[in-house]
Amino acid sequence: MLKILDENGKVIVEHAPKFDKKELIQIYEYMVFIRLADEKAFSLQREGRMRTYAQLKGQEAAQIGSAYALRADDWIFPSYRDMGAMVLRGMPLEYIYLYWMGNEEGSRIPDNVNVFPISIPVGSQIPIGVGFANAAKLKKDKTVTLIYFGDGATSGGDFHEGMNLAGVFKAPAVFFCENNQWAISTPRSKQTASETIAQKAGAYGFNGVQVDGNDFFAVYSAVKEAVEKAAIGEGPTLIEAYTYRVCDHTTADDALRYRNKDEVEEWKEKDPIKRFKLYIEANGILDNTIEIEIRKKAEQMVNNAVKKAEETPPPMPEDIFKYTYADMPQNLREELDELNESLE
Ligand SMILES: Cc1ncc(C[n+]2csc(CCOP(=O)(O)OP(=O)(O)O)c2C)c(N)n1
Ligand SMILES: [Mg+2]
Repeated sequence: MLKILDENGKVIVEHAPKFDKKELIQIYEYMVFIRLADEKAFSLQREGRMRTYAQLKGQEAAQIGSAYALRADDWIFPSYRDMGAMVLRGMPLEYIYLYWMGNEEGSRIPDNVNVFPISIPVGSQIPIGVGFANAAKLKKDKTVTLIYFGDGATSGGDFHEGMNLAGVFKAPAVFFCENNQWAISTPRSKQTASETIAQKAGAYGFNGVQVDGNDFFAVYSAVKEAVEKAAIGEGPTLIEAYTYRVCDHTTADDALRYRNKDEVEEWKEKDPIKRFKLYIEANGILDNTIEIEIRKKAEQMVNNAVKKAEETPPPMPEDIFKYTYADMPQNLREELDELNESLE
């Protein structure tokens, strides 16, 4: 397992990726912002202001480290838990909030944002992402596609079909598995008999790397290398970010019914933000004054996003019928009329 930063925030390898002070502060700002945005979504749901939500807490280094390693023109295919990566790639936070408030307007990706809509059917984004990567290759543009999915997705057919095709066509794709040890109540040990998820890449003819998913530097380095390889035609890489889902699966779950509290507490100690913070503090980059400023700024940004999302009008019932066909077929037109009549 690739590990650069240990639990105490110490660099344990000779060649750590180099960032200047400004970048290190920016990375920390992103992490704090995403943590607050995630916690805010949870409380909005508990207050009845959001329908449901899947927390990413504990997976910030995995999501931010991977998204930060991409180049401007690269694309991501997220799952429902990838708010951190989406926001880092330019998706406005209020759109994500809208989505979980049940407003489909939240899936309307702004034109300049290279992010695909959230995928709820587990693993379904994988073959689509591979197709997208292949298309980029055929068009001879240098875009690399990074596909996010969980440990649970690796036992579904879509994962294998996508990986197989990507290997055969040398697709410029990076498969990024956030192995958070659980797929709702199914533990990683029941997901696959393989020792690691990363090793599955070998069967498809390309490299797999397991990284400490709570270590920003390790995630960043592995993804950066994979992107560089993909961009020069050397094909895909599978990265397994070894991490943990410290919260319930979603706000509709109670994880203590199927897993042990001690396990959760143990992983909370390995918090990726705490680890990164120890590193920048030890290097004299972060002090209390900067910390307070960062938190204040992040809180303002989160509150702004909540305000914008809650001020957005609800979707129109007729939107249900609108977006599948360029010209609405007769049967849908009839159903729409029926709906309008019932609303009168
Ligand atoms: C095709 C499909 N089957 C089942 C479900 C129900 N379901 C939602 S999330 C989930 C577990 C996914 O676990 P994992 O891939 O590890 O991602 P995580 O939730 O841990 O991020 C399941 C089975 C679904 N959404 N789609
Ligand atoms: Mg999982």
